[in-house]
This record gives sequence, C-alpha cells and structure tokens, in this order.
Amino acid sequence: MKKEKVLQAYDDAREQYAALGVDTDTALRKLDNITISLHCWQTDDVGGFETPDAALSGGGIQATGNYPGKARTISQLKQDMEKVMSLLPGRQRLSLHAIYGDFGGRKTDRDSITPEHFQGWTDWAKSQEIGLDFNPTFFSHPRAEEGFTLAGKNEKHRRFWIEHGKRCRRIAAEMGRQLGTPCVNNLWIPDGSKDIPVDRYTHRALLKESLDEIFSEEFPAEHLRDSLESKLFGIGSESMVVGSAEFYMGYAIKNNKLITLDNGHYHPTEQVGDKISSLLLYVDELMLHMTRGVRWDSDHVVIFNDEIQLIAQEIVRCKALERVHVGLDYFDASLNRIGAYVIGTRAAQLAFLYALLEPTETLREYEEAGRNFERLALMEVMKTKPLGAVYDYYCLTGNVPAAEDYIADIQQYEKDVLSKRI
Ligand code: RNT
Ligand code: ZN
Repeated sequence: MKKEKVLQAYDDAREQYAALGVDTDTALRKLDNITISLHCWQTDDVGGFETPDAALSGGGIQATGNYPGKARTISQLKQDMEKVMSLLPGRQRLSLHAIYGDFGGRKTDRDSITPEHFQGWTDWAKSQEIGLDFNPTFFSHPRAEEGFTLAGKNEKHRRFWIEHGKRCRRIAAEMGRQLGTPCVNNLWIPDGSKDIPVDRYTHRALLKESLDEIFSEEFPAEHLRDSLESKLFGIGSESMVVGSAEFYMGYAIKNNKLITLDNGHYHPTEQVGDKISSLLLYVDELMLHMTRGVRWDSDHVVIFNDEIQLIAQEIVRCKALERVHVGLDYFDASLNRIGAYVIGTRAAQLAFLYALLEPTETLREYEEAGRNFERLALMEVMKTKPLGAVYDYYCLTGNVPAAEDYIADIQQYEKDVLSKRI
C-alpha cells in the first residue's frame, strides 16, 4: 500500500472517530502497550525437540494437516519467530512449552529438565528484547498414556509429574529473573476420562494435592506468575476433565493464582468475554489463550470474530489491560504456519483496537438512561467505521507491511526458506 494512501485514510478515520468523541492516537498508544505472547507450538504442530521426530500424542488435543515447512530444529523455530515478529506491529513475547528445550540430542526426561536446557532461549529472547512465558508439558509422554498425570491414581506417575511441575516453575522463574519481566507459567493437564467415571472426587482431590506440592516453593512475583487453565472436554476425555472451570476457579481464588481463559474450552455458546468481569473481582490477573474453536476445541487460527471482540471489549471496558496477559493458542497444520501466526496476532490486535476505539462513555450513558435503541444503534455503527485505516496506519508507523502487503512477504519466505525444509 502506498504510504500517502495510508496517511490519507488515517486522517479521514481520525476525523470520523473524533466526531464520536474517540481519539485514535490515544487508542493506538494503548494498543502499543499490549504485548501478545506468541505460542511457540504453531511452528511445528506441538512436536517439540525431545526427539528428532517428536509428534503430538496422547494429550486430548490434536493437530491436523500436513502443510510442508514445519520447524524441525530450535534454530528453525527461532528463524520462523523472527520472521513472524518482523511482520507484526507492536511488541510480542514467546511462550515456550517444556518439550522445546535444548537437550543437545541427549534423552532428558521431563523430571530432569533444568534452566540450563532453556538458557539458549533466554539468551535469544534477550537479543530480541522480548519476554518469555512457559508451559509444563503433561502430554506426549508414556507416563500420560493412561489419560492421567497430576490427578492420576498411579502414584509413581503422579510423583513424576509433580517433579516436572516443580522444575518448570524453577525454569520459568529463572527466565523471568534474567529477562526482567515476569514469566507466566501456565499449567494445563489433559487428565480425564473417555467414559463416565464413578470416582471424580478422588481425581480432583489428587489434583489439589499435587498442585499444593508443586506450588510449595516460593518465587518472587516479579519473576514468576502461576496460571491455571481449565477445560470442558478433550479428545478421549469427553465424559470428564479433572481440571474443570470450577476446579481451577476455586483453586486460583483460594491460592492466589492466575486463571487462563482459553476460549476453546467452554460450551460453544458460552462467551469467555462474559467471564472476565466476574473473575477480575476475585483473582488479581488473568491470562488469555486466544483461539478459535470450530464445532469443538479445534484450535483454528484466530480471526477477527465476535468471540474475540467481546473478550477484548470486556478487558478494555473493565479497564483491566494491566491485569491481563494476552496469549495465543492454536495449532493448525494445514496452512503456512508463519502466515497462521501473522493472521492470528493481527486479528487479536484488531480486536483490542476495535475495543479501544469504542465510544464507551456514550454507550454507558445510553445504557444508564435506558436508551437501549441508541446503545444498539451506536454499537452497530461502530462496526463499519474505518478500523482498518487505523490499523494500517499502526503498521506503517511500526515499519511493517500494511493490509494485504504481508501476504507477499510470507509467500517469499515460503519460497526461500520453508519449501527447502522438505
Ligand atoms: C489444550 C490447552 C493447552 C494446549 C497447549 C499446547 O487444550 O489449550 O493450552 O493447547 O498447552
Ligand atoms: Zn490453551
């Protein structure tokens, strides 16, 4: 897009929003403070680097597709993330899973990982001037094959996973310490059962006990934040998931932990955006896993849809941007993976920009005066205001391609880099 065209369109957009009492420059300044945590696992379909040909397995989640070009080494993953970030305005972080360590070709089981296995990542993050987040990996492992980890009745396996959980917190805290920005360590376990269980209580009691033990070691909040991610069902855990919404909500409120809201983890008509104002009254901070479920928790690429709009709107309306860690979570192996990141991150940014460009005060006044027609009308009018022109200008000032221009960059990267990986 021509620079003059972008500037011209922005001038016009600024005027249109100003007429409604919305300052686009202020909105863009606020947007620029939102750091999006990019999940590393879209680069390689949640494979990780424990073994040369590791693949996602046995965790109640599934990546489908076989588009060529996935990252097969740590340096390929870094190269891909650098490409992604070069096409995004604003700031990002990287969220790593424990299986993405640098194990130097040596068999390193989950109960023996240490901060040294991630020092290369921390050094890289320093060089990129980005922060890191972390996730213990409780799936794709023989000790998870029975469908249970921290909530399982097999005591040997449970002890193994508790040790993994403890080590991950040490790794995350060390990343946060070295990088000077707290590392969110997000805990999700696949534990659950395919068919109707009769003893849900013991599994949940075991999970509580395991978490108490994992969290018994204290770390400064400037280094580490612990977050807990619930789920409704998974593949092979259709009848019961131990770590349900109620379970973690209770645990987090009682133990001062964060809640991760993954919008693929609820009933399809439930709106995660609606949960934010309630949770903010009881927990200090939230983490988001922005995703797109299609019929089930299918982890499609995030797009600018109603669901993520409401999530962003509610965070902005609650004035809670400082209390929410924004992250992405999807893994679609059927399209260019670099493109998947850029689409999804831009969609998340658009959702926040859309929320920041809302004439919230006017809408609130209508609401309090019972002017329901006016409230709905203005909300509808906002949908066709020139949001894209404001976002294009944001891209321009961030020195990244605006609008459709990034498509050609990704095609070129596919030609030069990704296609040579096969
Ligand atoms: C699974 C959870 C979890 C995973 C990642 C890979 O349903 O959403 O966040 O997607 O840990
Ligand atoms: Zn998730």
